Amino acid sequence: MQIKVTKDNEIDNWTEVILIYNSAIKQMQTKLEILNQEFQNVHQYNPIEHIKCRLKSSESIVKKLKKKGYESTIQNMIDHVNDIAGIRIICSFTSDIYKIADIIASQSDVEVQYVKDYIANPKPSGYRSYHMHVLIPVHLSDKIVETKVEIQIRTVAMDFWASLEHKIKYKFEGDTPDSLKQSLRDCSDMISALDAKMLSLNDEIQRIKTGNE
Ligand code: 0O2
Repeated sequence: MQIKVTKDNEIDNWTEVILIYNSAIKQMQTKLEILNQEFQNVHQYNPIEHIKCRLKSSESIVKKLKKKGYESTIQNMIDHVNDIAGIRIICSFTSDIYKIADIIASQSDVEVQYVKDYIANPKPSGYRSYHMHVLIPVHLSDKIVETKVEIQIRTVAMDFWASLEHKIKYKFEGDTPDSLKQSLRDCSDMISALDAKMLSLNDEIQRIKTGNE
């Protein structure tokens, strides 16, 4: 069952909808913490550096609905805004991103709706990240609600780039000068090269360690 609302009790519905999205975030966060701890036990290594969770603000929801050409109603928000519940996973290495994505996708109660691989195909801005749109069941007292969660997985370097680019975009209110846009694209390429270098360095360290055992 997916979330449905009726017009006559919108306030109650808003409260319930927010409770459901918050619960989905908590559940996903717990799942990821367990996975990270298990990875530490089995492989003596944490693929996840840290996790950030956020519930999209009502202002951002309204803005996104407007951008997509929908009226600001609770049902439209549920149907058309896919990142109300957002989880961002920050990893050390690009290879960790795909490892974590595979593990999440293999969980029996997680249904992957679609993925956007902005690492294989960066956005024209230079944005790199791996996005998964999943449904997870939230168990309420009288029903189970399949709830949308957007999971963004990226390296520390990609996250650094995205937060700076976001600040610049905000500062220039979407009208960033072309020279700055070009510099950001150049930085994105440098970050990609840095991630590749750090990964090969780590692989080399692992080979040396295994050779010494
Ligand atoms: P915020 O403030 O992070 O919430 P869809 O969600 O699939 O219906 P959408 O929103 O066009 O459609 O998807 P897209 O382009 O994959 O973007 C989703 C989110 O990815 C954005 O959410 C950002 O968090 C991040 N993102 C995408 N492109 C960029 C970019 O060029 N730079 C930065 N810094 N982040 C980006 P919101 O709602 O835009 O913002």
